[in-house]
Amino acid sequence: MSVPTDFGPDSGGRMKGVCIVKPIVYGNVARYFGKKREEDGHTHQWTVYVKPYYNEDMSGYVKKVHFKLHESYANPNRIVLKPPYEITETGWGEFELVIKIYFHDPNEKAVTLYHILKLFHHSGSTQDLQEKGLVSESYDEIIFQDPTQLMHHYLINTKSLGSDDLDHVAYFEEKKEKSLKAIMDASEKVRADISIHKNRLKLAQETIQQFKDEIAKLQESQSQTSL
Ligand code: SLL
Repeated sequence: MSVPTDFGPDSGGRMKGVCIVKPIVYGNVARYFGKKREEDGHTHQWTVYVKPYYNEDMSGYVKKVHFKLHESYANPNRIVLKPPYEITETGWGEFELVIKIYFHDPNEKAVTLYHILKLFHHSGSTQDLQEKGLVSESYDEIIFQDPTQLMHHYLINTKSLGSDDLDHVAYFEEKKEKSLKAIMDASEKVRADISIHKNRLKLAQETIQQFKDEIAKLQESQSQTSL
């Protein structure tokens, strides 16, 4: 990529107060073979990926993505230099993947993500069965606070990816709406509970005062009779 020379790595440090947010989705899809494969005992094919939440060519600012697989794989360190940033493999077990995203500007620290590769359905988990088979993905944001001028240039000049892989948008939007509604409902319930308890407290305080008054009266009448 050709970049004007005044944006070079030594071109005057960071842009204070500038913050650029890049929403991403990462995770895996997996499909069961239907049986255990004779020759190697593998049961699933899976693909682990990092992709933009919106249709953007991340290679404009991403230099490479490093996927670190389980040690049981031959060459567990896989590097992907251009989109789609994904690795497809077969296997039999779940494990934690380390995904490290490197940027074109070496002054910008690499970002590390952790993803538990999911192959099996566990009840109560957040994964969803979609057309693709099992999908287990997360939304996240890469935040570039005070980017270098070079990085800023890369970040704001991204191109569109020219693909229509946006299934996750509807999925996360629905999740967002459901979560928001759950939060509002919970907040309403807490408000109602607080008001019930406040009333109970008030009643209890009034009762205590009544008893106190009674006790005071009794003590007074007692002290009078003992005189
Ligand atoms: C487990 N902690 O014991 C996990 C490890 C490793 C999965 C799972 C290797 C495939 C291959 C594979 O599927 N490893 O033989 O290349 O469940």
